[in-house]
Amino acid sequence: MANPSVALYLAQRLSDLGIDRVFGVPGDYAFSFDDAVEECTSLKWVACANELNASYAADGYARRFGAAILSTTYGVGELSALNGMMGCYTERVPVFHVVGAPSRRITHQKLITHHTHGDGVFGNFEHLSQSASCVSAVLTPANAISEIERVIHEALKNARPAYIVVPMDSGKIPVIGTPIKGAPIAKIQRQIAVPSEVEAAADGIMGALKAAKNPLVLPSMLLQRYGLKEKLADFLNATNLPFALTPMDKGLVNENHSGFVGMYKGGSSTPPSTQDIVESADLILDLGGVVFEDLNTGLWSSNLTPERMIKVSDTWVQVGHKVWIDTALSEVLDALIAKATKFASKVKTDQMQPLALKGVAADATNSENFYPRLQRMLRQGDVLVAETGTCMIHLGAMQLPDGVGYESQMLWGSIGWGTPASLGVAMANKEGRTVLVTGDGSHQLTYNEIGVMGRYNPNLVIFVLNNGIYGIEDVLSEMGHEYDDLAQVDYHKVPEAMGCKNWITAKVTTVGELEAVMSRINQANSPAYVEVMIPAAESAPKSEDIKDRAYKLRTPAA
Ligand SMILES: Cc1ncc(C[n+]2csc(CCOP(=O)(O)OP(=O)(O)O)c2C)c(N)n1
Ligand SMILES: [Mg+2]
Repeated sequence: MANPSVALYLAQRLSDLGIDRVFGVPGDYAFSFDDAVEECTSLKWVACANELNASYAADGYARRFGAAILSTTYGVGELSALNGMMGCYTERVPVFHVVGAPSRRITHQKLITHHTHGDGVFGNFEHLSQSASCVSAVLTPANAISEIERVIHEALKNARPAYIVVPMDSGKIPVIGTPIKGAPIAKIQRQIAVPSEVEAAADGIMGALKAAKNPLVLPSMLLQRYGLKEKLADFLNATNLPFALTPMDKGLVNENHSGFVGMYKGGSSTPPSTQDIVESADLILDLGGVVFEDLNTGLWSSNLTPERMIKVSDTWVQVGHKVWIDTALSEVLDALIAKATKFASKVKTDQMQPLALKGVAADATNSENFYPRLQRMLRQGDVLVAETGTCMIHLGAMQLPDGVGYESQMLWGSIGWGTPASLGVAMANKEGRTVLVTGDGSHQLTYNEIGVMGRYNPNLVIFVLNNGIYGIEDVLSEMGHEYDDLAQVDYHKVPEAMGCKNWITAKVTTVGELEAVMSRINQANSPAYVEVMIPAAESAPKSEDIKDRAYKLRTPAA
């Protein structure tokens, strides 16, 4: 049998991982890969509204499945995806970004073509896309087999995007050599560790934990990126150690777990006692690398001195002044589980509670009465997608029912991410619904993806919080700036206008209407889109002190 073309081989080799969708926008230079996806029976094309949306959708899919494929065309396409790919790089999401490029006969002769500056130069964009990836390759028939192995290995090892260029001519020529049939992602050992380092590191960690009076664990989202959620649960159960989560790491562990002390966010922790419990621990095991970013720490109000922390990163472990290198998260967890002993937990927690159910049927909808009802609507298998903005603050502090996943893009924080990301999450989440909560301003950036959702009908419930403003911005600047006012959109009419058939759509202004539509959604099996009116007046400006804590503009006193 003849070898497959470079483009078809790439499609097949990536689909061996178990990926079943390709998010993208076609383009002439990308036809060889676009055609290959059509030919590859295990992959389905998802025709996104634009490349930025496609990159966000691939991001969402990869967060749940473990990896994703994005396909764009040279220059104009790949550059439109760049913000999304930078987000994937930052948030450790392995997306294979395949870019179709002009043929090597064109680049060799430096012909002037479309999607270039007209200068016969073809290297103008490659370095930009490369900077949003941990590995890159330009495929030829001769190098495709080995380069694709290298790219897959590196992207999964680093949990970061890969940039793969397929010149149009290469794409159509059969690969040279013996094609490889790859394993599904769950079977792949992503990192290779040095066993003696892992063993010594695990002994070092267990020794320090046993010597501590009241140790505590802070697990990080990187564990999920490497598919280690179950191993983390095994470790927590085997040791009985108490643990907290930062908002960035939400969704990693069941929040009704007896060892869970709460959401740790410095002075803005939930419940507030979590701050003291975490900060009074004499030893903290940071599993994966918690990100002490401004928004994740209540504006750097956390107080965890480095001497009290054991750091387990993806490639090294540090306990005090001892560092072990060439370790791997999966192997370190295995070794810790093997050496685990039960600790007698000494912390007393005021466990997180469901939000109080405020408001009666006739009341106007607002944040106080929306979130408790959302919380009660969620069920096992659902994944909650939180957009950047005011809703992320509410959702990050809200206790999740057991078995509910959570995704947000807190570190990169590009508004508009949530809507397409929820499409990708929904396509990878075969266990339940995907529930998006987005502000209206964020939604305006990418809501053309609703038409794409209508075409594929994923298991998706969307709440658009309409306060008419970039609310969280108003809180940080001053109220009433014209630049924070949004175009007035009848959001609940968008699905119908964009061709979504048999969706539940509603605009709710009262608690009674909200409850009615939520119960319809819970009984139905169709996608839903609900516009929830929220008073703009909720977005009260922050004090000057808080703003200075966030932005540090004042000259500090000597
Ligand atoms: C791509 C991008 N542009 C601008 C910003 C700055 N920004 C952060 S939050 C926000 C407003 C969000 O408004 P909305 O989605 O309506 O949420 P609200 O706070 O009003 O509920 C803006 C403009 C950003 N984070 N990302
Ligand atoms: Mg808003």
